Amino acid sequence: MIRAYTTILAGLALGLVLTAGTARADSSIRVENAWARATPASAKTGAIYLTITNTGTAPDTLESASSPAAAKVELHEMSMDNGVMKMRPVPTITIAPGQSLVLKPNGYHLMLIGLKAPLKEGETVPVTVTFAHAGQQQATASVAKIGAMHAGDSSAAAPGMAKPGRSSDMPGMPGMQH
Ligand SMILES: [Cu+2]
Repeated sequence: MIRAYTTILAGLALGLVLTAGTARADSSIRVENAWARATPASAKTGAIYLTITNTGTAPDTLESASSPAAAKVELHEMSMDNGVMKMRPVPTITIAPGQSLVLKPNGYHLMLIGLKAPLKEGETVPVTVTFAHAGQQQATASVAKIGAMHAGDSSAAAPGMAKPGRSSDMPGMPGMQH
């Protein structure tokens, strides 16, 4: 009886150690500057952008993402295909040690599929990104205006203000919002 008790306690202790191990965020991956674009009322898809920095000495790989705001989240990349900008799912995104990868419009993005509600400017969207080594990392994306090219781009911008990023809008991508 005492022996069984000891085994249970040992099991509990082991469980605690394992839980602590997975909960401790690996400090070699930093996820920052998460943001999203507001979506039109009827939109079923959206995009989240963020910056991933690998401060460690080994590569790490972004394997998946999820958000309560959408049924699923895919890793997407935009690239030129025969002069036309297209997006496609990618299985993983690897970040080399010492590198920062910026997910941004016309590049990599987290594609929200099956939006539960439109993303409204000024709101925030929680997102979880999962890495091969660093495990799960949480981020909160702030929602910028529809078509924003960078974080904090709001429709309340002063009149006559320059619109940064406008020149980087790609031609030949009607209907593409990511
Ligand atoms: Cu996409």
